[in-house]
Amino acid sequence: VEASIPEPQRAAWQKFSAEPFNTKEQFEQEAVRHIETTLARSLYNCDEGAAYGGTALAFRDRMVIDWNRTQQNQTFADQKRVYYLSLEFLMGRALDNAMLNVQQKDSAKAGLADLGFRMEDIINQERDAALGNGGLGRLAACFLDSLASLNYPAWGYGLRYRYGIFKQEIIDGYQVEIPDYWLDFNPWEFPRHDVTVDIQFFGNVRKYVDDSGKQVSVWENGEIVQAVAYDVPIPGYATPTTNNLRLWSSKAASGEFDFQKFNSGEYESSVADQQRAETISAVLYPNDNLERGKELRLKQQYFWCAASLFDIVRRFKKSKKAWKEFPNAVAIQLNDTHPTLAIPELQRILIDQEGLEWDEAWSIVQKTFGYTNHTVLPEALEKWSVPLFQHLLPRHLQIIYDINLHFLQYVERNFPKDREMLGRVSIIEESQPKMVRMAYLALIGSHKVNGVAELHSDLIKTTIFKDFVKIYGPDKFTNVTNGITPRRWLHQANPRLSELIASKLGGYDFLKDLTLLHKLENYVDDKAFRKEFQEIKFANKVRLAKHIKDTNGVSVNPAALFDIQVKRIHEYKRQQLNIFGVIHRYLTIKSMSPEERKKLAPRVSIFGGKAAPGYWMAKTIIHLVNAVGAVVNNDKDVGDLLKCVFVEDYNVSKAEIIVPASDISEHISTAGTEASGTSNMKFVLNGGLIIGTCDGANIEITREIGEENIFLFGNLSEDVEDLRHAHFYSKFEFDPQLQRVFDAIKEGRFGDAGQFSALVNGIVEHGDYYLVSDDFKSYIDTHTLIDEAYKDQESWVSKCITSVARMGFFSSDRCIDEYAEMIWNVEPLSPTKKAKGV
Ligand code: CGF
Repeated sequence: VEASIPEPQRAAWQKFSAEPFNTKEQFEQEAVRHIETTLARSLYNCDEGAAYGGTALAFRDRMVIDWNRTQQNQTFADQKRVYYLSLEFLMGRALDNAMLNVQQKDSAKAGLADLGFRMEDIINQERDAALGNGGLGRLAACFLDSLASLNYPAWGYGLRYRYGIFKQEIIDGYQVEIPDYWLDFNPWEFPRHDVTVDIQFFGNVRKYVDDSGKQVSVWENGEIVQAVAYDVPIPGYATPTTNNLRLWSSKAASGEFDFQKFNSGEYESSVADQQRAETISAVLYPNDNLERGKELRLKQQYFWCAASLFDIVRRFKKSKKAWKEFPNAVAIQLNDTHPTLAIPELQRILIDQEGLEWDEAWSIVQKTFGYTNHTVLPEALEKWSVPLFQHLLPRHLQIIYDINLHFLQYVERNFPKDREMLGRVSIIEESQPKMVRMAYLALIGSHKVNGVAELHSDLIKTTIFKDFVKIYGPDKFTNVTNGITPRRWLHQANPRLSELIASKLGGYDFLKDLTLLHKLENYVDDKAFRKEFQEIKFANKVRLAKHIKDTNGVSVNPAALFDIQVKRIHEYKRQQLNIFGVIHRYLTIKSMSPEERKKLAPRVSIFGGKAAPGYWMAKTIIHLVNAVGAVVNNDKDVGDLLKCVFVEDYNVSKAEIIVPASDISEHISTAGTEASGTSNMKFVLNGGLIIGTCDGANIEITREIGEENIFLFGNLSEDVEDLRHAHFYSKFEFDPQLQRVFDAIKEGRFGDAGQFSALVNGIVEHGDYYLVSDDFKSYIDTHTLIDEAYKDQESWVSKCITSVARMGFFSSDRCIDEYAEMIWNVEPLSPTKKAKGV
């Protein structure tokens, strides 16, 4: 490439080629230029929105320089790349992250001050990029940060939803969903109108035998929708490496509306095709751990998989390498089963378009893909009806049948005595209608399958994938315990704590190697350190208290113990156990004498999280929390001893305020149901302790920080099945304290009891699937221990500091290195200051 550009042109280019700014003055110059020209504002009408715009564009330009160089560097190096396919990327805000990762926040802060603005106000102007539901999408965002920070050549592929996860409003205690149209000003994306892919749906398959006698399948007719690429730069921390997140947006293939119809006055139908095409990338499905089998969702999945694969294959073909080299150039990770269609799609490209033989193609496919499972909950395991598949993707269904045939023949040969196994492991479930089991297809088409925490990775091998362990052997399965990026979840969310740690550890290297935190153990008894650690926690609680006052109108005492549960609302996560615990506490306070009350430790119970719009029981839980809050927060007998608040519209930027302010956070899922959890890691890293069940990553957190620093309670996963069985077949007495809680609800102390009857009856009459009654006593007893422990602030702070020091394992950098070594077989690529040729 270098040689192909004549020297004079290269010299001219190099002379004017942009350089990233590194000073306050340079930042100001860039920001003002953007405010005045790109945004057409002036000194006299530059409000905070415009100042945000100018700042964001200045940083965007700065990142683009490194982004271009990174992309060129990766192309020239021609190393194996990772492609992370995720239907969700819960990125949150970009500006603060960009400023910190390129290490220019101080320049910007000083520059903004010169221009008359406060950094915090400018940061708060940005809307969250909320293209995800919860843990799975946020994990993908943490992984992108780590991939770039560790200099891996990697791309993310996702969908550019016009509407991200809905905005939640609480009206009269009920969740109300408001559309999140987030794109009116998004400086972080680059539309690539020249990067488009035509995606086919419906139609039919024509088969014929060609001149050489080979069976050929042609997928023809149907409908074409166009995918347009939008690229988002992902800056690594303290490195020039800036990776790419490519999000696909849908539009009508012709790009225009029907002029004939338009001219004859049929305005509405003239734009109908266009609108139908745009619907594909219009909304994110708002379900977490729940799949509902809607046609539009399958369309989204294929649209995104087909566009991404076309792009990946196009890039590979430019290298002119032989097909067998494909898995040495490309590793594709499937974030859950949502991108599973990429498997039959690659097989289709290889056999139908590139003319490879089935076996050769299939071996390439299997070597290319890895699949991450995130749940064992049956309602979350994706299945698609065969008739729907046949209608929408007729050729893919044939390929899936062929994959299944080859697979079942293999199983039959190897397990001739176990005839029943064939039905159990078949990709096609023989139900009415027949269903395609996506998890099985993902597993069969990948060379490695991983769970997201040790317990979960063990459970998938003994439950949903038990037969497959026999078929493929245990080596196909592995574990990569989830992690979080310390850049966002410590440095950005808790700058004072990050600074305190840096002051003791001699700099910010711990943000690149989180295991360095272990050195903090030397400061557990250091008086000055402890004092500052406590002051920081208190300041963070004051900040959250202000947010609660501003949004809920409730005054909470920052000296009280802040007890927080923020995550999606789901019965398995058991917010109902928490709110029953709050009611229990309330009733206990009410039954006490004023003298007894004086001995109590004040508490603030804080809830937050969205319920899927169609998940009625989850919405009932939100309603109960708000109903309890309305009573408790206004009861003069209770005063500061107990407050109960529901923080509206929990999202990434709220999490950045909430997480650093916690004393205790709740991770209390029924054992065996939460695959990992990642907020548990965020809370401990920010100096809060946790109450949790022996579930998901809580187990590994306990192992790392020590049993004495965590409040574990409840039944173990191995006992869950027997307990569920016992609910139906033996009479069991409710704990009297839980009965008292139910009685209070039934008496109408929190409003009309009828509204909450399903919640109570689910436990009392319908088998208590999530074992609330079994764990209630141990839960409230553990909270009593927490009250006592919190009174001894000296020992509490020791526990918090020790825990922070031992959290090094939970960096998403560690996860990415594990994926790279065990699953992808890729190496980091050292960044160059300047790409060749320019
Ligand atoms: O993925 C989850 C989360 N709800 O998004 N799953 N899904 N699907 C799990 O339930 C969490 O336990 C897990 O931490 C997360 C990321 O792996």
